[in-house]
Amino acid sequence: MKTQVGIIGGGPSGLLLSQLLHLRGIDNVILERRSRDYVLGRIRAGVLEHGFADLMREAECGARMDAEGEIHDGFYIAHNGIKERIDLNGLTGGNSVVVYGQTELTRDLYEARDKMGGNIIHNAEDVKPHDMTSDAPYLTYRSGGEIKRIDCDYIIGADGFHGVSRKSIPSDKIKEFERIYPFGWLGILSRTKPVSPELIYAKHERGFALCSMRSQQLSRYYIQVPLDNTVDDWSDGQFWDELKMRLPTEVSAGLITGPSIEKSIAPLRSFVAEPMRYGNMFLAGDAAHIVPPTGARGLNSAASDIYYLFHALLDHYKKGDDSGLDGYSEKALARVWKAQRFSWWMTTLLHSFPSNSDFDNHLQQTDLEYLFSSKSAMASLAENYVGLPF
Ligand code: RFL
Ligand code: PHB
Repeated sequence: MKTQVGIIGGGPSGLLLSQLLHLRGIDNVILERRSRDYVLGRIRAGVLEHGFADLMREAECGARMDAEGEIHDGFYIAHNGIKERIDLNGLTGGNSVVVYGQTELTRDLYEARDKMGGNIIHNAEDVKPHDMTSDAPYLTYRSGGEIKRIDCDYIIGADGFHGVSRKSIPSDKIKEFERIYPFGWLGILSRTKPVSPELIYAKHERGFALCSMRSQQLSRYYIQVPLDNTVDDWSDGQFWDELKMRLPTEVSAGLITGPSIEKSIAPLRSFVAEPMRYGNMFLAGDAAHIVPPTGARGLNSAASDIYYLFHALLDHYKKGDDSGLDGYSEKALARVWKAQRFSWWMTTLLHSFPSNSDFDNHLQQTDLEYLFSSKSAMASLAENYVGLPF
């Protein structure tokens, strides 16, 4: 098989790029290791910045997001028994975020790809990129015991943190930066009314907690847990009890609990791989960078990579101009590092760090007091949360 752009990974990054390219007449194929049901079973992001929402509309995939997604003009930070609001709208001159689940967004992208006859090969085993530094790179994969080959002009590594693309780059051609946090997030989804119409990020000495949602009938809650915990360590009852202890009483009094319909633990990690290009292979999204979810930046950073890559590929195919492709890594990384800084800062501000000294804890408390005493500090938080310009 031959195509112009061979994409590894059918998560949101790969699907969005595939759809945008196809709409502009650029042929592409996605190789996805898992089944569609498996990809759609992942419960991940919930908060989209408006730049991402615009990109979904440009991809002609925004109708359900616009109808069912909720615009949020602010969120709360709870601490010391109270909750204080970050007025995203007022502090950013009118910006907001959209609460719409990654699962739904991925479903919309799959539907759009199907409608256009997009080529997505699921259950592609042992995907490998080859000859990335040549003018004729190609992909191989195994399907039904047969090895198949796809020749392409460019390979896009959109296969997430554990994918094969980044790992195929020789170690002396890529530099990795990493911070691993000494805790994870235990998340549950429950068919209950959210405790608050806006998200609540809670700092508590027992650990961080987050009250989020997917809709007015579907709640998503998280608590910080030690790294060695597993989902089996937490019954639903234990989860709800712990969550209540970490929220101000006025909030926990209104918490509606119910059986969990999904429960999972995610470790927290900051990670960047530089550069995001090796020859004619380009990395995008979680394949190149990971943030702790505290600032809701992961999927949004993936979207900005796709925006840059889409325009760079358009310039190449429509104008013969390669400056976008040549500048992709540098441009994407500049924004990625800002998302890294913000995510690290939000994580440091709101979590309990077992190794913190009294001095560290004092600084953390002062950081929070300063935040709510300074309109500029709150505006800086808000500007980053709604998303820096692409
Ligand atoms: P994905 O979603 O990991 O998709 C990669 C796809 O590649 C496939 N794959 C392969 N295919 C072929 N061959 C191989 N060798 C392959 N290896 C892997 C995988 O099966 C998969 O389908 O990466 P992508 O597309 O870059 O998207 C990134 C986002 O998924 C991620 O950044 C966000 O979910 C992060 N995130 C959040 N981001 C936000 O912007 N806002 C949020 O509110 C938010 N909340 C979260 C989050 C991530 C979380 N977890 C579980 C890590 C909350 C959580 C709990
Ligand atoms: C979510 O709803 O899953 C979510 C929301 C905000 C975050 C992280 C996760 O910062």
